[in-house]
Amino acid sequence: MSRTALRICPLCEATCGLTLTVEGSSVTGARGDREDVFSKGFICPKGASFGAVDGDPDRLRTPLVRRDGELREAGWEEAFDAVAAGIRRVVEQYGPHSVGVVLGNPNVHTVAGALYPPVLLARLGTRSIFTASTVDQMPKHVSSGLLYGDALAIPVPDLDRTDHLLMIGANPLESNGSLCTAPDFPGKLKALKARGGTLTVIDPRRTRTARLADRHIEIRPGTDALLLAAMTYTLFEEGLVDLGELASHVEGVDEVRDAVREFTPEAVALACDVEAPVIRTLARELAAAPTASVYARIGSCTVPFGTLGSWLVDVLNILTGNLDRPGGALFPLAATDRAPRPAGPGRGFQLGRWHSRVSRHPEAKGELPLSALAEEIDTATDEGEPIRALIAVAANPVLSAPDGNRLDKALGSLDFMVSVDPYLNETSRHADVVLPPPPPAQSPHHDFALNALAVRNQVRYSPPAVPLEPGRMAESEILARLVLAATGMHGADPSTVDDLVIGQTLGKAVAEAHSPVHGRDPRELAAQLTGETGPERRLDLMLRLGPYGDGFGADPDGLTLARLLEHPHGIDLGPLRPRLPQGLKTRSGRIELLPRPIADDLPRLAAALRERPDGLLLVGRRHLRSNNSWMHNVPALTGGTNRCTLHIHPEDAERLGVRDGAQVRVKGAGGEVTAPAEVTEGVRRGVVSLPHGWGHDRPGTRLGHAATDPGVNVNQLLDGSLLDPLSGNAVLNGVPVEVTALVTTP
Ligand SMILES: Nc1nc2c(c(=O)[nH]1)N[C@H]1C(S)=C(S)[C@@H](COP(=O)(O)OP(=O)(O)OC[C@H]3O[C@@H](n4cnc5c(=O)[nH]c(N)nc54)[C@H](O)[C@@H]3O)O[C@H]1N2
Ligand SMILES: Nc1nc2c(c(=O)[nH]1)N[C@H]1C(S)=C(S)[C@@H](COP(=O)(O)OP(=O)(O)OC[C@H]3O[C@@H](n4cnc5c(=O)[nH]c(N)nc54)[C@H](O)[C@@H]3O)O[C@H]1N2
Ligand code: SF4
Ligand SMILES: [Mo]
Repeated sequence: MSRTALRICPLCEATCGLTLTVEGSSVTGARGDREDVFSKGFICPKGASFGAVDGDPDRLRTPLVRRDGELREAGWEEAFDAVAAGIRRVVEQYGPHSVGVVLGNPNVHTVAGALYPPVLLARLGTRSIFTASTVDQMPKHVSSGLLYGDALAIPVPDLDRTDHLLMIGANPLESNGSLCTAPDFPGKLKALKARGGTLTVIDPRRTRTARLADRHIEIRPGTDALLLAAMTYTLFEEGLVDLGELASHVEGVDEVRDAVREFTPEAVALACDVEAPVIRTLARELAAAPTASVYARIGSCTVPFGTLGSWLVDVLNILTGNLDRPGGALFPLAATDRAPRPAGPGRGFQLGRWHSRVSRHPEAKGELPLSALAEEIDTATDEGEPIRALIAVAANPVLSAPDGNRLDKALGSLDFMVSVDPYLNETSRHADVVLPPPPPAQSPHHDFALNALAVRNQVRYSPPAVPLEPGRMAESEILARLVLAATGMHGADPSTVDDLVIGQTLGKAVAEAHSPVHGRDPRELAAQLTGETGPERRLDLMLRLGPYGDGFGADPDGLTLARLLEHPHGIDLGPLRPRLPQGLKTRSGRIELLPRPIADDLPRLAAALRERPDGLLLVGRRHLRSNNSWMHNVPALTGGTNRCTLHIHPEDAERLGVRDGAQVRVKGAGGEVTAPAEVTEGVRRGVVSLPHGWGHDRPGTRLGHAATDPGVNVNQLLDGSLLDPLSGNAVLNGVPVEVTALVTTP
């Protein structure tokens, strides 16, 4: 007998509500939930394959523990005993920094990934912290930290109301959007055009998104910061700067005008390969639109000027009065965010409070560059101990980070490694212990991170759609036990971790003058929390203390978990609203438009004015039916156009004697790979494109289907030395490569 169950989709940032068909404990179908307050029935091919993703027979069912050199199935007790012994030995002998932690992308898509890694890091006290952020959006965090004093204050484009969207290095028709949580992004772009708005796309590839645009600029990769600086210059030159209501909250406008003086459209045109009059038009259109929003993603972040580019995106929104106004770019306010404190000066944001041991990379947001993980393991220095033990949670850096072969080798040299991962894959095969979380249908869901980036304020919660199978452990319990095992509390009840966090959070809240629970007894408040599990009680706590919360009785109509559970399709909290100056945490209490580290980095951008790479530049791409490194094992999502081929423009192909479908060798600083060529006008001249997350041909993995068409690891072309210096973000796009035809045309 079949039944249905609601479940928010965790497979990308769009967070669509799904209606699952469940038979016994398996999911046999998925469709969009038309009553979902946010996604209103939208679904994409990945969501429609939820059952296949969830039921993949290669998912691990029990922990694996290495015995006599081999990973073998084991019980949970044995697995955690091994973790406690392995990690504690290293901590006690070499200190906390010799334990590295790697947190991968899926942590933003699970309840457990949001709630437990922060506790692990705080209690472990290690500085060897690496996450997917430094192969992704760290430049945006740094730019927000510097501008607003808060690395998490990221404005999102007001997609439903804007009149003009300038989109840079993003392809939401394949990715479904990022740092902009919006179910049915494609539909929202079509609606923008239908209401008379305009869409401009800047991308070296003619993507499906670019084909929707009114104007598509095929920029030379890596040069967006130059183009945006020239647009900024034009706004000043032509008297188009108008901060509107923001004016009293911004300092440093004149300083920015001086700082961009040399970046005239004429000066940047050759480097960007975009004509000066076009750049002026882009600036004028932005200023003239009733409302407009500049939005940039992967293609703008994973480049040598990632932080400068991210900063300029916000500078343009600010100078045209579009930041923090409807139709522009606004700061969401999620139900589990902390209730905003009164406006006023804050503590500011600092970079480089410590440095990595080997290459002396500055920390950003408490993290070191993922690109530096391999050398932090395999290189000894006088500065301290290398990393000897590693905790990897939802991370596959052997494929996701630069120079996978070096990292692969380094992981093999560790004293101890534990992976929390559903698969035995390129990274987890090195672990001494693999702890598999249950499939998503057996896990609860709430988007702690992504609701803070959503184009509409709303809140939704899915309890597990299917009960835990016998022998399974919830990922929250796995991570709570991992925290205990790694921090000297092995064997304690996992609820200890939740009680600790609840106690600390309430302790702080009752001491804050502006808190609705000021002066109350934390134990009395803790006793009021509802929820069947630790994570549910913590969700209740965050909702009740949050901006829409009941404040433990202060606002009887406010949100609680109990109220949320009464609304299985979610609760709409309305469109994004202006919030400034609330939320600013800079020392001045204002937006600091030209922060010192940015000003100091501008000469590097000026030097790029004179660069004209003559060889081929490599960029990435995404496919609607894939997701980073872990979805190539689902037959329904592979094949067709979702293949690991090298896109190359017909003119470049002809010049190099490359035939469509023929094998080509691609060589970069970190190594070379061989892939079939796909000759297409989908990329501009001088640019080639390979997708990431492929290369499933290493031994010792259990990815039966992925191994049948493994593809190659594009990140092997990188040696890990190319970084955006302010954020430590890896340069993954605009990388110089050589392409050779293995079989030339006669
Ligand atoms: N060249 C190039 N490289 C890139 C990129 C690029 O554009 N070009 N993109 C970069 C970006 S933006 C990112 S975010 C990274 C992503 O790279 P990673 O952070 O490595 O993330 P994923 O590949 O999505 O998945 C990592 C692991 O999570 C596991 N996993 C899946 N679901 C769960 C779960 O529910 N719980 C747990 N514990 N584990 C789970 C998967 O099996 C996989 O092993 O790649 C980066 N690498
Ligand atoms: N289907 C699918 N969806 C995904 C993912 C996935 O792997 N597959 N991954 C998820 C993750 S982790 C993330 S972070 C998001 C990313 O979301 P998006 O940023 O939308 O990702 P991409 O589709 O890679 O789009 C980046 C675009 O930047 C372009 N580009 C490359 N270099 C440059 C440059 O120098 N300048 C400019 N202007 N453009 C450039 C590329 O051609 C590409 O079209 O997607 C998420 N959603
Ligand atoms: S767009 Fe993203 S969240 Fe929505 S169904 Fe597809 S994969 Fe799931
Ligand atoms: Mo990402």
